[in-house]
Amino acid sequence: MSDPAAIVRSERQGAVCVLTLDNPPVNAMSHALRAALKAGLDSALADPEVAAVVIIGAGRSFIAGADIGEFGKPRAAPLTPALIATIEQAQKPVVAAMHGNALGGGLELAMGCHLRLAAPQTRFGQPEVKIGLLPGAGGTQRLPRLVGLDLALEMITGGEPIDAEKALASGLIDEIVAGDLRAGAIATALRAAAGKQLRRVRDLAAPVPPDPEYFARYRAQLAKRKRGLMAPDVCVTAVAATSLPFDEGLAREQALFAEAVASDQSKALRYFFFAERDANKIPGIPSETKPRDISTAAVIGAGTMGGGIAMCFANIGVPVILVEANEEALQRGIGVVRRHYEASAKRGGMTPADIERRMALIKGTTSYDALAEADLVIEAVFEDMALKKEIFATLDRVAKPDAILATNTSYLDTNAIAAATRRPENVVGLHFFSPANVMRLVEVVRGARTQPGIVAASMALARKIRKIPVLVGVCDGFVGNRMLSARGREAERLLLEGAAPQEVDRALTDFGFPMGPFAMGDLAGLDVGYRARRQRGLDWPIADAIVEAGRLGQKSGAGWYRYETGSRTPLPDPATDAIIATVAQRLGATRRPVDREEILARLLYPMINEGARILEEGIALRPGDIDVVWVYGYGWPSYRGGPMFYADQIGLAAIRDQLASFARRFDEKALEPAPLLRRLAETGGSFASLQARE
Ligand code: T1G
Repeated sequence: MSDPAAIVRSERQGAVCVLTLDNPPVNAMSHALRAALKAGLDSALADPEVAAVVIIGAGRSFIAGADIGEFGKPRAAPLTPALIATIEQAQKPVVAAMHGNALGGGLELAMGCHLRLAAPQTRFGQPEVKIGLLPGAGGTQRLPRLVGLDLALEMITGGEPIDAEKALASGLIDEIVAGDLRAGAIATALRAAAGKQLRRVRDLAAPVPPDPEYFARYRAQLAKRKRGLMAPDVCVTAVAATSLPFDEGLAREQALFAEAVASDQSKALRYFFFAERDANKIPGIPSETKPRDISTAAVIGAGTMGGGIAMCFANIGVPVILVEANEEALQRGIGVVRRHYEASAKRGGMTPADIERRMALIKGTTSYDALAEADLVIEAVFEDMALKKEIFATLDRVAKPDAILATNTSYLDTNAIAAATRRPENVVGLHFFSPANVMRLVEVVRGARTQPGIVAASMALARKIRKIPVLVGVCDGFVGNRMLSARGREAERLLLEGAAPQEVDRALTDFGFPMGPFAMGDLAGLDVGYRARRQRGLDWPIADAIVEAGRLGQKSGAGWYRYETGSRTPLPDPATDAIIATVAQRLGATRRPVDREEILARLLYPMINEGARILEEGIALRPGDIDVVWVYGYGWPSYRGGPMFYADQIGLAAIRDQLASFARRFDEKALEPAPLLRRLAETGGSFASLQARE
């Protein structure tokens, strides 16, 4: 237990006691902090010389909420509601002085205070829903009383913070202190002490819904926007309890909170909260390594990927040189980028001035000479090894000595590409996902010779363009596509055995994926996968037959599904069933109904098995990294944690046994349980045990 006096410093400023919270890095309300704050409050409120109390945070935050790491463990008193009760029973004013982040239990504590002051840049939020919870210290009862139902519901069901201006305008806070926050709070506390009435939020009138259907309507909208997530609806139930007397509403919230903490969804989302942060930590590269500055970027190839990547830099104000083989292709690429921005402006996402500002940052050229000034060059041409080697040999000649040379290949050997230069230590893979200006994941591919500084710079750069970087090693398909390929192989086999494309897709969308493999193939274009399989000598007889029948997906009006003109809605197509039946007959496959559970196991377990091999080979540093790749790159539902977390929920022994039976049934070596999976299953271990936090 850390020193209470250090974690909460109590200082007297005249008749005001200032309690400073100091639990770096974000003043999470750990048990130690709660206990020390309670002690500080009790002594200040009992001290006759103290007329008022100020609670303020040290470091970069007021309070970022409850300590998420403590959930799932026995809860030790005092809990936050007890701290708030102490404040609400006080006869002296208690003032919250906020800066940085005032989130979750931190904002709830502040709403338990008599007055709330904040520095101009402060952000206020109830992000509990993002970890499958709801405010559990009175936020669902006090926030609506302060800001009304609409804003309270938006903040609690969405989890996004609001800024100080909006907080002041909505009544959440009483004052913005532009100068010295501590001094401002002390002055306000003294004024309040001189005042008659202490204002408690719990005593404010509860807002009345505009009509009896208000909450039902809100739930219906949420159900569409938050498909599969349970917490948003539970949040509405809690806020609706504001129709009860305050303490009954509070008890309702507490009961719902206790249920939510124990839910599988919250366990998965809490796991994912830390997995996402762990993915930033690269052993051997100090987290405070100062990233090199990228003042000019360059992208080679103005196709779908190249254009999207260039937008990522223009979006954050970094000039980017866009290189194409000829003027016509260049203008076509730049035209696509402008249309993306115009579409976003139509949706109100930016102004015409924004469009022009970003377009002005994208300089098109057909000459490599312009690359001499670039700090970073990203090659994004189509997947052809010879072409990529040629480009890197040219870059080796024209790029400045310390430039980062990156390839966006999604599966080719990054080491072979690096070997085309005399500076492989400066070569790295930056694998973006389509559409690159939207998808948040970037697989940062560390080659055998890539130097640590380039790895650190690439991770930091990806965060700078608002991406989620995950470090991976070099292998065919890196982490994401390698596991996707294992799933795709099984999807093909399931069709042979009797499942229909829509049944396979339905099993995954019911599981929580936005789309199944066949609808996704039709969206991406089936010829892309066909070419990649040809290059790797892979035979997927049904998938190949579909393409050879001229069915390329949405772009040709038919693929696995058929599409009405102008529609993207996948419609089952008897023509596809006929192709599948013909291939199955040719291969002598016995067809039978395949139920949803089997489809799910057949698709997900081989992926998990490939994940275990990826960990064994060190291609991924931690199971959590694999989960971050799948949630941000492939639509794995975050409320299921990711494939490796999910495996632990199912139980590794069960997965081992199922895989072993699949391997026997299909005589398929790739389905043999990976040694790591076997070992963990035999020792009762879990992938989570490999994720130990520093
Ligand atoms: N608990 C434990 N650790 C936390 C934490 C928290 N609430 N917030 C941050 N950390 C750690 C994080 O793991 C990382 O550690 C370091 O702090 C820096 O974080 C009763 C039930 C505040 C906006 O959901 O959104 O209150 O990895 O890298 O980008 O109703 O952290 O370095 O070892 O994210 O500057 C509600 C969660 C809790 C807020 C800062 N609160 N935190 O972002 O830094 S539930 C939240 C954030 C609750 C009550 C309920 C962000 C941030 P490490 P970081 P950042």
